[in-house]
Amino acid sequence: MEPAFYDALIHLKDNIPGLAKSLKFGGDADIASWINIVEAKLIPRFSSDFPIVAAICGGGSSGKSTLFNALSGERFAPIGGRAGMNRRVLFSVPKTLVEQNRVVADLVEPFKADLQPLKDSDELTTPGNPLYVINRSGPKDLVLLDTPDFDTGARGEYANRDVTRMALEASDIFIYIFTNSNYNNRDNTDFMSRMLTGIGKRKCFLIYRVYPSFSDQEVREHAMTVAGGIYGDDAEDNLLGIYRADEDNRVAAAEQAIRLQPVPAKGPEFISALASIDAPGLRLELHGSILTDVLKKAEGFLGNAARSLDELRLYLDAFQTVQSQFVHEALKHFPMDRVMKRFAKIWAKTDPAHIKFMRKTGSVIGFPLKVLAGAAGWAKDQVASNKAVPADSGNFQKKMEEDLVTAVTSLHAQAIGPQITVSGSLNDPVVKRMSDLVDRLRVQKGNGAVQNPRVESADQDQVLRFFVDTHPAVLSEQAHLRDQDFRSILQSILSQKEDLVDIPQDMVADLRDLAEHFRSKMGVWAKISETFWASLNVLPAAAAVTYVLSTGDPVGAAGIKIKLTGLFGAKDLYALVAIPVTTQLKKADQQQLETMLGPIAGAWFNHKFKKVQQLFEQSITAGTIRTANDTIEGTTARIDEIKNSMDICAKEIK
Ligand SMILES: Nc1nc2c(ncn2[C@@H]2O[C@H](COP(=O)(O)OP(=O)(O)OP(=O)(O)O)[C@@H](O)[C@H]2O)c(=O)[nH]1
Ligand SMILES: [Mg+2]
Repeated sequence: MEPAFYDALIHLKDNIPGLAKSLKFGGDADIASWINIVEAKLIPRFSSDFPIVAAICGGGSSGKSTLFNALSGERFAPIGGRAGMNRRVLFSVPKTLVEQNRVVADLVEPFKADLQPLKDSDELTTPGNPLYVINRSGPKDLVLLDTPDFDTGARGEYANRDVTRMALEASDIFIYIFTNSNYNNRDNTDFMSRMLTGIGKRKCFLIYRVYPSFSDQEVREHAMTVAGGIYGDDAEDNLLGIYRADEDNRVAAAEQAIRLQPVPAKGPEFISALASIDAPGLRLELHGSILTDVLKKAEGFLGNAARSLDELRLYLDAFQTVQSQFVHEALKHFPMDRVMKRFAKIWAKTDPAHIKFMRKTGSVIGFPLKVLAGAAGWAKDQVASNKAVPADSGNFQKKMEEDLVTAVTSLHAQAIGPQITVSGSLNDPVVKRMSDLVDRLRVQKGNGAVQNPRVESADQDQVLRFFVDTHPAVLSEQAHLRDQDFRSILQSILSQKEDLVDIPQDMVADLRDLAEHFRSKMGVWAKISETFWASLNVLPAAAAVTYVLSTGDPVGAAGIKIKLTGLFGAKDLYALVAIPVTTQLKKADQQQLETMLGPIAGAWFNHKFKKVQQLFEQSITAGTIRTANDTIEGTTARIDEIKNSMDICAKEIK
């Protein structure tokens, strides 16, 4: 037996239940019954230390117990002239195996009983559970069974057939012993034949207890009659050997052990023929159909696992997309004045001397004030169109708190709810991936109406709305979150809002890098009026920024809109800078402003996005995200390993 095959079987048995537990698929009963078959019927029998189990069987008084005693080297089984002496099965187990409790327990698995040692031969003459004796002298890896006859009784009611059937089920091979008076008995061979079709085809040795006067030729002929009765046309393939045990009164008188002689005489001795049996190969033939079935079921489990894993991937994507959208929600207002004032300060430090002079004289102030006047009306239109919400820069802190409360409340509701609902554009790679997962799940689940996940589409299919049920793998995390007091979650997030308003040192460093970058490009921008640069100082008072998630152009032609493409992975995110074009801002200046505001707003968003996301994760989503990620990672690897083990097992089936 390939150890790899045995290991693969063990691996399957250990890992499929684990997979089912992680991904919560399949009924517990299904998995339990599968494990039971693998554990009881396959694993023990394929283990390299599992002995060959040979059942001595035949009609009453045919000499089964006599042979059993001879082969196990002692006189345990009761022997007598009255047919039907043995009412129980007796195991002869090599000493080394008795010491391994596991093997003994596995041996009697088909009997659904435990195996007790024989104390007195008389115990065998009354019906009951199987018993065993220790074999100290015979082959180390052979277990022999003495079985009750299966032909005592009358009118088709046979006393021992059930227990005999169990004994035969527990065996790899049969040693069928017959006599001249029953070799032609169809009832007996029919029973054997039925046994064979019922429990898988066991091969057998035929032992003919025969008169010494019979020639080998006659012995063989009679034996082939028996074999034909048992196996039909397949007799030759299934015979392990024919042996004759010549009638001898010294055997009956217990003066001599029964002697088996090969027919034809040049054949191997019985014991060496027994020893040369390829037990694992035999078992594969016997259990091949069980193994095929077990693998087919495993295939089914794996299919369920793959579906569940896809559902979990989809859930995680939806969950993280929702979180990212609520982070945006929390950052709906951009504190243009703070950021721009800070940037202007950094900028001014590096201003050329003549600009510094201009600023001191105040000659550049007039222009931005006009901008301010025009901005108010434009902003009002935007609010009315409900697409972009200009920030009231003076009230930024209050706005941000409101945004945070809204975002945290909505995110929390989704995080503990039965379903994630999220919309997104197919231009977003994550949304595209989600859409592909949904398609794959549809195929896997068949063409019927799929309840979960559900997708609605709009805008020529570009914008999709997903409804994804909470995956069972994260239910415990969800319960944990539900147990926490929402108000304290909210409080802990709000307590950090100062950090969100601040412009921390690392952001200042980024702004400085930006300023340097702009300066380095000053050559290209030389034509731009110097008033533009100077106006940076006061411009922010007039500028409000918000953004929307949309595939369309939410603002139309009016105003300066800065497209923050590629930021946060969402292609269609616009930062809208509410500077109306009705002012005297020159076309060139306007373009310049766009070029400059984009990166500055981008720097702010990047910093704040990370910060808000961190806050949300710490207080709400980290557990779920971690659990989902760990489960995905662990089960993906596990599924691959299981596939590998299944391939190894499948190779064993011819
Ligand atoms: N003369 C002779 N008698 C034998 C030989 N082998 C067995 N016997 C006798 O045949 C009788 C039946 O033998 P058992 O070994 O008890 O037969 P069994 O098949 O175990 O019988 P049950 O357990 O009753 O089904 C006993 O009296 C044995 O001594 C033999 O080779 N020659
Ligand atoms: Mg007997």
